[in-house]
Amino acid sequence: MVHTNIYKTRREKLIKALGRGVVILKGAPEQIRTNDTEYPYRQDSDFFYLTGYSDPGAACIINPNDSDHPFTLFVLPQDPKKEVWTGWRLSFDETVKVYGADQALDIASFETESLAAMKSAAKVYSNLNHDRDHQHKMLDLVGQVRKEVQRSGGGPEGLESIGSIVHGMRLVKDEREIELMQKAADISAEAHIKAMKACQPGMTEFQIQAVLESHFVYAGGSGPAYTSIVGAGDNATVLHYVKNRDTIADGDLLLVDAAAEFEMYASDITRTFPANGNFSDAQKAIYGVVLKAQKAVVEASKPGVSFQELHDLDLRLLVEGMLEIGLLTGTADEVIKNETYTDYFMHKTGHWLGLDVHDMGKYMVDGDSIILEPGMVFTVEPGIYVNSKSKAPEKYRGIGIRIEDDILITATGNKNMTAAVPKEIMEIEALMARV
Ligand SMILES: [Mn+2]
Repeated sequence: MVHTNIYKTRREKLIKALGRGVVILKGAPEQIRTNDTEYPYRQDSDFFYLTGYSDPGAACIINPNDSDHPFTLFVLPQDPKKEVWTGWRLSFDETVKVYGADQALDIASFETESLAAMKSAAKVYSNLNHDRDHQHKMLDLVGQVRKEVQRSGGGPEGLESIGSIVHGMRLVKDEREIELMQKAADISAEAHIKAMKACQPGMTEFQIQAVLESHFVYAGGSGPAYTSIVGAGDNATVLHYVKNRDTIADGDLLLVDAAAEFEMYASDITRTFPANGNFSDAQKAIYGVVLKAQKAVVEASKPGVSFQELHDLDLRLLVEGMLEIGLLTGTADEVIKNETYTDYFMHKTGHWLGLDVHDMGKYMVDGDSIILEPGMVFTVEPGIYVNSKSKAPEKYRGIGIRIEDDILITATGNKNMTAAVPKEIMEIEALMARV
């Protein structure tokens, strides 16, 4: 069932910000995987956010200047011969009803209708992310209209990314979005607990990946929200390790960064745990530093705090901890000033989360870091990565640790959406204990 009211509310909000602009959006194109077979289809996030439409071959026009049809959906027409292969398509009338559109038209008329809509618009907003063909098409059409209406003085002044309006809207999640994101987070949390329980030295990274991803699908998710990272030992120090082909050795730490997508919404969890169920002293030392920073940043996440302040706090605590355990030398101020910490901590503390795992939305506005508001969701994911080639004390080499939770800002503070997965050393060891 499509919750048409939610999408309608979003379009109304969008229209208020449009002025005399028109929104012309294309659904995501299908992508070939090999020869004539495609990757599983996933709708463009902005398009979905405003329409709720998730099938291929669609486009839409949101035009406040057209009082009869402010919202037109363009879809593939019914075609029994093709539908035998890909499934039944709704008729235009059914499309109008299911998606709350003012009219549904054949996708073949998208270009002509776009041209007509542009003529009365001061500006054209479109999705200008990845689909180059669509970008070029929009530029062509805007140019064409401007030529046609030159003498009457009308026509759009230019083409702008819909992101300039919609990405700001997407930053603050509504109730329904939070519900879906919590479901994605719950599925992912269950999968991480399963993976911890299943892990044994001698298993392969891909077998742990299979435990996680099978649960994502089993529990009703659409699959992983991003490519799963399952790295044992030194592989855990490679930030985007996705090969997942090695055997997990006794004494290794296993870093698992994997999470489900549920009804288009992402979650994002990382846990790091010992393959044999017990942390070594060196592993405990680094883990303790990351955990302390992670918990402090989660604790500090509340309305009124800036995203940058969270990163500064994270960095300060990681650096102090690394100095304490002898991973770095000097004073905290020197290390931060000279950026010598980047040998072991080289990414940001977190990112927005939503329809995209690295969700759209600005981090800075006019040179200032964004201030947290209720409804914003982001990850908190400090890490320390000491690869086997590093000059760190021998005992720390080959240890990579990241701990990541999904944080929702509430009116009074925050909710950790992924708190169900253990992260305390004793909790992890207890969960993994063989009885
Ligand atoms: Mn992340």
